[in-house]
Amino acid sequence: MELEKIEKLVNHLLSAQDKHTEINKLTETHCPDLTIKEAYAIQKALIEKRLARGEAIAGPKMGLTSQAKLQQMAVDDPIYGYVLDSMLIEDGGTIAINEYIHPKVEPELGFVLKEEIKGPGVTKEDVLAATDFIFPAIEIIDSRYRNFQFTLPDVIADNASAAGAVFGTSIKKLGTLDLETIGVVLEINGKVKEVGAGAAVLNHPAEAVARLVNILAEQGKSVKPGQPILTGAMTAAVKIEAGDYVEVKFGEGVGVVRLFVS
Ligand code: OOG
Ligand code: MG
Repeated sequence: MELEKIEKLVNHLLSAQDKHTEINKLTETHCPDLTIKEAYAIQKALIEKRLARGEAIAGPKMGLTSQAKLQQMAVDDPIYGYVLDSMLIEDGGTIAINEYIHPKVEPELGFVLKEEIKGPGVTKEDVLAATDFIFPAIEIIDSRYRNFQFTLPDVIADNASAAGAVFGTSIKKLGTLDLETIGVVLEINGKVKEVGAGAAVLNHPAEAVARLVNILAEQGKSVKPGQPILTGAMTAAVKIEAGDYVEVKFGEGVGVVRLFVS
């Protein structure tokens, strides 16, 4: 795809984000034959443009790593994108609904590595050995596309719907923690909306990190030690409204993350 076209699509996506208005899928209006490779080229250009605007990368995110999410979004493969510093909300912080289009929340486990691991061929065991700590998180996704509907290339170009992230402060060393059976409960206004377990994410959340490292390796990229990594929603995503109070609680003492919506 020519640079000019990429630039045009990036501006289109950014304008939807900045104006909080949904747009038609790129595959509907601009490029019906968009490939995954081209979609990542658009995502890369979009991130570069945001960096040029003064934003910085907080860390990478995996998406569509659970059956609940794949079914909810009717797509068939995990993807990655980037959380930027401008998207971060402190634990217990408040977001204004009118700064988004149709936001949803997702409960996620975050990883921070102590050593760099380079793909290809990285396994979940390599990830666990290189993990410094994990942390509880809420991701806010806000597809720029109409009715939150897209194909895989569309959502990749749209930086995997990334729009916000609350990183819990209760970091936890792995020790004897079992990330397969670790449970999570997503409550809104005190009502349970979704429940999940670690194994929902590619059978083990560390597998999501391994996949990420291996995909990035194909592009000569890696995950830096200390960078927060989101492993993908452990349940389906839930729409939020003004006035909502979101609480995500993880088992095994991993802790609670909170978000208010105004
Ligand atoms: C794509 C992003 C999915 C996750 O955790 O699965 C994602 C979307 O569903 O809009 O972040
Ligand atoms: Mg997510």
